[in-house]
Amino acid sequence: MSVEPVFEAVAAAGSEIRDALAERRSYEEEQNPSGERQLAADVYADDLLGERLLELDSVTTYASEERETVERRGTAADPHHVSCDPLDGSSNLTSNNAMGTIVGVYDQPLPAPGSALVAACYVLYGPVTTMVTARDGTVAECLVENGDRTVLNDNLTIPEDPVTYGFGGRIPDWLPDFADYVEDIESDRLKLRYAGAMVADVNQVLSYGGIFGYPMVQGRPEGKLRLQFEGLPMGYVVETAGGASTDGTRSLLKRSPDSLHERSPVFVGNDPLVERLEMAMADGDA
Ligand code: FDP
Repeated sequence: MSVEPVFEAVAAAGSEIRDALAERRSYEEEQNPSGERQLAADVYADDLLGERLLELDSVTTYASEERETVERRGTAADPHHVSCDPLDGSSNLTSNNAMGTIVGVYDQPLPAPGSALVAACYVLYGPVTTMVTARDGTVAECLVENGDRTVLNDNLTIPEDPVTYGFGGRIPDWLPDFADYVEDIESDRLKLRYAGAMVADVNQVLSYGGIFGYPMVQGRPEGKLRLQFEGLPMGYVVETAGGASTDGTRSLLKRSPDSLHERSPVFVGNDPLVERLEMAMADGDA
């Protein structure tokens, strides 16, 4: 079954989400299933994407970071099961910085393993709205205007020579071997860039080469990012673009979440940097 209808629906919804942001910057009373405060924009983006994706013939289930359980509708032969982070990095709405939408398309009911991904995409709400899609071994980047996509690059690959790095978590909370690893790659003359929104940080890595991650930290070995909604789809995009992903020990795509909202350390970037990270973790306590 083609994933094109999913990409089309995400591009159309992405334009509407972008237009709706200005008036939805206030916090709601509710929290999401991970205990984080929701902005009006989080709720709007989730409602819109859920509605648009579930009305497609190919999509029978929708799960999102903003909902406790999986939403089901209709039946289809070989259906698609869609995971969504409707507004990734939404705390950047307060400071007017970049945000995104992340979508994973699976051929198994959610929670589903990385091996069940058949496609993934993200929309970046930056100075312009762009969308990056990964399927059948190819990554493409488009400009999105009024829901229409114009191809910017039909074969996006991660640049071979890395330039940037960026990691989440407070530095004093990093585990010693992880801190040593960061010091080690800094000596390779990489530049620190951290946007505070995974979509923006990953797009930076795909634009310049480098590594982005949210590590395990003191008192929170599972890190912050959600495996189903963020780690697996973004791992799929970066690996399809010729890069690598890891949870610190193995490719994210080898992981299988036990529950929808499970968190995991997440790293994506150039293969040699990811390999060095796994070696540093294997050597010590990180
Ligand atoms: P946010 O909480 O603003 O939604 O998904 C969580 C996320 O953003 C990621 O997009 C981002 O990479 C990370 O958290 C940022 O966390 P810090 O604020 O701890 O840096």
